[in-house]
Amino acid sequence: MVEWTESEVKTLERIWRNVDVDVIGPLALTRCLIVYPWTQRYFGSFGDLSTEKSIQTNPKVANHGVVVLSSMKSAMESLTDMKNKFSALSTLHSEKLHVDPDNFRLLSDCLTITVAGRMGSKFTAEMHATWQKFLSVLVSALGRQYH
Ligand code: ZNH
Repeated sequence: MVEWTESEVKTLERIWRNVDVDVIGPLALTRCLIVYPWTQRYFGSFGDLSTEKSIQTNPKVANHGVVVLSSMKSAMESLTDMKNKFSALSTLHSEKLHVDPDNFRLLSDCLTITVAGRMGSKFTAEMHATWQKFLSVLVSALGRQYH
């Protein structure tokens, strides 16, 4: 079981208060699809993703960014038990969507850059470290059902 200090939990709550899921979700997913174009292969049903502009204006991308980031935010309710919380979602990504789990880290990095860019100097080194811990626990939970 992953342990969290009171101060880490407070830090994570503070960061999430600064994250507008409806804005940051689409920005982070858009960035991921542009910077790591091979991640586009999973979104064949989303229509045109051939240019930066088409990715940025694609409503399905924006909507999915909100879905993914809401799901990440909901991890706050199960900080010490993300493994169980994301078990079904891990199985879905592994067995049905066949998403290479390396991509979870790529998306997480794009999210960190987006959040850091928005928060500027409010995103201190200490906050950054706790945020990285949160993301690595989440990514590991999402990767658990891969065999
Ligand atoms: Zn994912 C889906 C989450 C990452 C791909 N996702 C999904 C969903 C969710 C999620 C919640 C929905 C489900 C249902 O419906 O049931 N993801 C998530 C998270 C993360 C992710 C939390 C973090 C990290 N994904 C991801 C990535 C990718 C993906 C990275 C690639 C690249 N997903 C996906 C897909 C899908 C999903 C493809 C399906 C979509 C549709 O709509 O179809």
